[in-house]
Amino acid sequence: MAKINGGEMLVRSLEREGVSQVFTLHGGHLDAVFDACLKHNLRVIDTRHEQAAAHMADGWARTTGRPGVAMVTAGPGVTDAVTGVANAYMDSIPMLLIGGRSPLLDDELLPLQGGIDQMGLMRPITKWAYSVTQTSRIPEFVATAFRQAVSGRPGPVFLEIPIDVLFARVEEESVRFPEHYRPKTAPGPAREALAQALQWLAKAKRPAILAGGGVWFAQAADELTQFVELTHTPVMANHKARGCVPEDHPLCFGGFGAIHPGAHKRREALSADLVILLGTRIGLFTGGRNSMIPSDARVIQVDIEPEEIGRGRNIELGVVADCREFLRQAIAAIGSTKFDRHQEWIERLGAIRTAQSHRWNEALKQEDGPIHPMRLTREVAQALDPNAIVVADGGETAAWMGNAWKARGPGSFMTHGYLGCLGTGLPFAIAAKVAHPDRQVFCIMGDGSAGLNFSEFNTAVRHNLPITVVINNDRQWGMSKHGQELSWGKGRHVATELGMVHYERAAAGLGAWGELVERAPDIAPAIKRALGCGRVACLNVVTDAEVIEPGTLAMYSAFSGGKKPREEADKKSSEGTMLPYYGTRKID
Ligand SMILES: Cc1ncc(C[n+]2csc(CCOP(=O)(O)OP(=O)(O)O)c2C)c(N)n1
Ligand SMILES: [Mg+2]
Repeated sequence: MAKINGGEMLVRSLEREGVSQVFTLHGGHLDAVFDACLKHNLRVIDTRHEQAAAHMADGWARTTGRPGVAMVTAGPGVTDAVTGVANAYMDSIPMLLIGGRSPLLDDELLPLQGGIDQMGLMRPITKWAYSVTQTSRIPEFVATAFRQAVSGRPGPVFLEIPIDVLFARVEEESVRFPEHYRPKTAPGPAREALAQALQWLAKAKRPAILAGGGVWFAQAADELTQFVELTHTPVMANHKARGCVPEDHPLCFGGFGAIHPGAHKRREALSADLVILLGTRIGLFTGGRNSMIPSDARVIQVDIEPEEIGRGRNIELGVVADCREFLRQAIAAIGSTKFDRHQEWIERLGAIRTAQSHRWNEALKQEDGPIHPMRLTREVAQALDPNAIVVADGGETAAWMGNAWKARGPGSFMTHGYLGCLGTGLPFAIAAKVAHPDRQVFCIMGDGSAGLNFSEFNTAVRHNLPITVVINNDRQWGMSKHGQELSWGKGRHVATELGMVHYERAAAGLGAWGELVERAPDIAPAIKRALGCGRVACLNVVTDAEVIEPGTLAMYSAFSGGKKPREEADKKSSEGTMLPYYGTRKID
């Protein structure tokens, strides 16, 4: 009778889950899987660093709404992937990391790439982690891994498979592939909770919805758009949900930071009387000292994860439900009920947004002098197709791009999440191009961030994934250096200068098309050439190092109580030290 090995079983299990590609970097511990990939139609995207492979699985999920898969070799492959998994964990992104492991037979004998507790590394940053010890059960644990990754609040999962388990052969006929192992329906809201939510919404004068990843991963983008249209409720989205309601929709007011890119002022701007947290957790922007939610607003929180409800602030109404189910039932319950148009409230939010965008009018007309980063990001936004996918990586760079771009669909804007992890740009963009080969994929990176996974230019080139990349080159870790100078004074910066680097030449060395841009009027034609060249392209755009992004200013003035950060720093330095983001602490 025919025998198959664990690698073959793993690939068949992935295929059954609809996985079409794995992001990886080779290691002999995995060769049984790679060999099986040759026989099956599983695309192997091999990267230059396991961190990038993990970010790609994460990025795949962010742009498709479905779990991505990365596979890394034993030992350093797994340790390299830690940052990528942690990034997904912090943002509740469903992904599977498969990790090789040294042979079980050689435990405690210092085997090559062995001897470390891989499970111990992964457990705190995954929703579920398991080490397979029986070849015949590989399909069962792959099914469990996917169920864990996508059920309830999604998250990354880790499956460790030792080389002797993976290479062992079992009778093909004895292998069982699970068939039905997930519910086909999602949990809906309790009837009285839904009725209460709708009643409060009907009475609200200034309602707002803050949407999060729970909307996108429940595939509820269309339902959300329908719901806001029916109820005339303005909506803002965190990074994972941007584009669920198209950002050129009159009721969409962009990202959480968009209505005013200043923490303390955002609260004034968002003077809502009712806030619906829809699949978004309480945290950065929505909780703590700098929450954008006014303290006197009534808050309804809808989340699939009961533990999240009321964590960190008072919630007047908690609804445990899948966001799509909540919206579907809400839409059905509304029926023909008419909601107030909230005209004045919507106009007020619109006026704030218009005033904000006018702040950059001068930069947009600029002919000479150092390039303003807003000029760069606006030019990019204008040049791209409306359905392009935009990836933004970098401190201030990501914030500029996030403000300039309007995401027209879900999964079409990707940037940093709660981990604030620089270096995701190229991996996310590569994953997006694999997922959407027919759409433009654009990536902007700060020059600092560019260095972190720069060699992935080569991955994009080798796999013929023509992404367009701009490096916003201010020759420094801009957000860091600006923060230092705002805190301690002009010239007082350490470890934050990078100097001029010819990234366009380095990218060309890795096989990309590269160009240097130094003048504002040259930006648009260069972007056009880059988008049209049909190759992986890298524009190195030299920008003004002095301009401080409003978010940086807000961050530093938020911790100085809204006063001028520098003055406050002077005052506080005699008392103790200032810890940005955390307020002032005394040194004992
Ligand atoms: C992996 C990682 N390392 C360090 C940091 C701290 N950090 C936050 S913003 C920033 C500066 C980013 O510089 P750059 O990418 O050049 O973008 P810019 O702010 O200059 O636009 C740094 C170092 C981080 N968030 N992530
Ligand atoms: Mg920089």
